[in-house]
Amino acid sequence: MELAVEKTSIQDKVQKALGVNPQDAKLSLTFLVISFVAVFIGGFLGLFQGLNRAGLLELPAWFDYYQTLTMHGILFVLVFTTTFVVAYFYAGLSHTFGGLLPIVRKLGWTALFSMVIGVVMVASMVIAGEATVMYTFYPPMQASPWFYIGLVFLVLGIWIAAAGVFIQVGNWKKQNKGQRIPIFSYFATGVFVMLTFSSILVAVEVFALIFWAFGIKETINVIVSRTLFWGFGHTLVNIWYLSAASAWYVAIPKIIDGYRFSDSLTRLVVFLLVILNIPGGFHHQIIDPGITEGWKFVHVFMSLSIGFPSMMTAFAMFAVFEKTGRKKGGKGLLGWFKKLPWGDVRFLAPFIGMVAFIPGGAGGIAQTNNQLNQVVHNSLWVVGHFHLTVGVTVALTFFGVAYWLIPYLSKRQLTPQMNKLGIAQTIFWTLGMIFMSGAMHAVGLLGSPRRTSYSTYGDHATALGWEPYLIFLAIGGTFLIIGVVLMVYIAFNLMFLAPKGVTEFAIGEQDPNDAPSPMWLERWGLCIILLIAIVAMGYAMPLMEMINVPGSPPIRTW
Ligand code: HEM
Ligand SMILES: [Cu+2]
Repeated sequence: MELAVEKTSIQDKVQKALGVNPQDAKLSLTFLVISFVAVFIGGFLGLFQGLNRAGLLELPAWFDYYQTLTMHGILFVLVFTTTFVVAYFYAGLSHTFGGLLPIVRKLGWTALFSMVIGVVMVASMVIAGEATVMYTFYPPMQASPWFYIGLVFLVLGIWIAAAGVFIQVGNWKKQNKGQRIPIFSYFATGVFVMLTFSSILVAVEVFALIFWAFGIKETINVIVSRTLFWGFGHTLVNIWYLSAASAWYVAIPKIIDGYRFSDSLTRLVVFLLVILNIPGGFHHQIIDPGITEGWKFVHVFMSLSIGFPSMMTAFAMFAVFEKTGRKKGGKGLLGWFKKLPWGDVRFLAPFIGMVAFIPGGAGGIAQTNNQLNQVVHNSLWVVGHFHLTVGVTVALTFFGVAYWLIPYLSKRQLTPQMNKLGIAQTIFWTLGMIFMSGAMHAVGLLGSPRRTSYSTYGDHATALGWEPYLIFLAIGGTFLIIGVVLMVYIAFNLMFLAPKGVTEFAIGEQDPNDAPSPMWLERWGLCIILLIAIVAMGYAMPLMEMINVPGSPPIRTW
């Protein structure tokens, strides 16, 4: 035990002296460039939509509200998050293992090219007006087959990137038999196992859609498609969550100068999330016909079971904050709270992200309730909900990571001025989301639909009652766009302009008093068997029930 600690600290020192492997840095930085370009374009599209909803901006016929919405969803939920996650985990694996294996680096670049081809195909079809189907591309709305083929390239990119992660971690395991894999790579493995298995479901859906879009198949099974989509979509949400949680458990203790929380609990949270996650998709389909109540209940139960590791996370994080604050001299019941580094954007941004998860998670639990879901379904409430969860919790955590990840990769430094600008960024983003998401929640309860361009419905009194809220929505969007511009400026400053220097990859140390984690948590084979068993339990029977439902011919709504 003693020896192991010493060995890693020598390895750490060597790595710090050498810094990041320049080839690995280039790969991760290229992913990050794509990620922040997506934030920039996606952010402006978001603003235009918000202004449209408030009746302040009419969008042109050649790129109307629905194209804008499709693009905004795709850029934020598919491009920004996925490229960020790959950049972050590849950089962390390179750091943890003293450089990526050459084959893994090659796979990383191949994944990047595949994703770029995919995004270009998808975006061109949306711009051409051949794929105004929203980021969920629900049939029977039918896009050009090239849109779906673009999606195949995106999924292929994900699988290639995942293969790289498995090879890198597997190689280490082979050389270090019987040892626990380092904590960062534990998260990476969990995230990419989830990505691999969930994207199989969406790949099956997309293949069926391609045959249908080419006219080889006349009809499509709508309910099966939606079910496969949400088997993926619901898991994607938790992939973002697990990626964000990896920064909370692993990086934040380093930034606030404390120790990581219990290694056993951390690994257990990852293990549980990976196993329990996938069969929760029906909570996005509570209103869908063709799924029996019992199965909806099973999925709602499964998705609530994810709440359990989330509560463990909340407990763990505040335990770390309190311990660290007290170590720094915080006295009394809450004195430790003041000792936290509030002026450090690398802490402040993810902290606000965590706090936003309290109302975000509570709203999510409300939505899983059948009766309450009827009230908010397809209303702007739902949009308010996921701008809190992914738009604040995940986005602010990723931004918080970017403040040290980018300078680590570019061998530069976060200057005090840039830190200040980062704090301003965080405040604009937070205020903007409070206004926008708050207004969306409220106006959704009053019945304002999501995914619907501006209309007063013939000056109907109910619709006129929405207007003041929609103005608040637009004000929030305006604050947010300032946040977008600041963030993109900071990201590119840290890539190309900030002063040269050494920035560490933030990995917190294990508390010396922490007991070693149980070895069964290292058994990824077992984890995957349990995952498959639970997925089969959640999906096999309901899919059998749905498979004979008559299909639908295509419909073009635009
Ligand atoms: C500049 C910041 C942002 C603004 C102003 C903004 C604004 C909006 C607005 C007004 C809508 C349309 C709601 C409707 O009419 O149905 C929307 C939808 C959406 N936004 Fe954002 N948003 C922002 C950031 C984000 C972020 C960071 C994410 C995720 C990471 C995100 C994900 C989505 C998604 C998935 C949709 C739904 C698309 C659909 O229904 O197909 N947005 N956003
Ligand atoms: Cu979900």
